Amino acid sequence: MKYTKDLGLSPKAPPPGLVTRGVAIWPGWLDRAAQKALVAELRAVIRAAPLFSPITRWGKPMSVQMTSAGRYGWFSDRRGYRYVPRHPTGTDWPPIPAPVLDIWRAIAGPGRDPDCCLINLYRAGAKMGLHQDRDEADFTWPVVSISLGDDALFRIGSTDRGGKTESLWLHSGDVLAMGGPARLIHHGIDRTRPGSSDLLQGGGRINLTLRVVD
Ligand code: MD6
Ligand code: FE
Repeated sequence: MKYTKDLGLSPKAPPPGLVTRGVAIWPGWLDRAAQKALVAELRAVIRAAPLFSPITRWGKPMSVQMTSAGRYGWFSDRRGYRYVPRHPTGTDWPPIPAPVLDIWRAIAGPGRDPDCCLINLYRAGAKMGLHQDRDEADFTWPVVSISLGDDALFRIGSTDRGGKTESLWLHSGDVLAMGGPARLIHHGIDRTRPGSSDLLQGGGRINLTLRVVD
């Protein structure tokens, strides 16, 4: 049995540099040139589908700004969390950039592309509470995430609520995947390190999460 298969990933996925609690991490997947090229593509996505601050089901704006690419975008308001086929302005979500699909196919395999590429922008002070990614109808596919810009402290818990957590710093160009037994693990971003990267104009961090939705 190929080891990446136990992680819910393609048997042909490159061996991760680090695995903790079933979460696979490839530090430095993207070099600086690839990061810059990807940011240029994301700028075009954001021009077509502007960032917005989602409102939680508790009525508070999230500290991250978001938009999406793909067949679906992730959305939140007082009615709750869900995937929607269009941006709040009514426009279609732009296509997922090719370099993002390349990373997905290398990790998840060529069988199915993601339906959603969620783009989260963390300016100074933004964070994301501990959560599970469970708004999708199909958990057999992994969630793949790409970090760009400032360092971020990523907290990993367990599939159940509560219990001990562990934290690790994610850096620009790192790729992470949660598949198989780790697909529903709790995770979040405690804080970023503002100014640790000059990749993004205006500073901050972008995280892309790729998911099969239905
Ligand atoms: C972030 N990431 O890195 C937030 N979810 O900013 C996530 O929420 C996430 O990195 C599922 C799988 C991987 C992730
Ligand atoms: Fe998540």
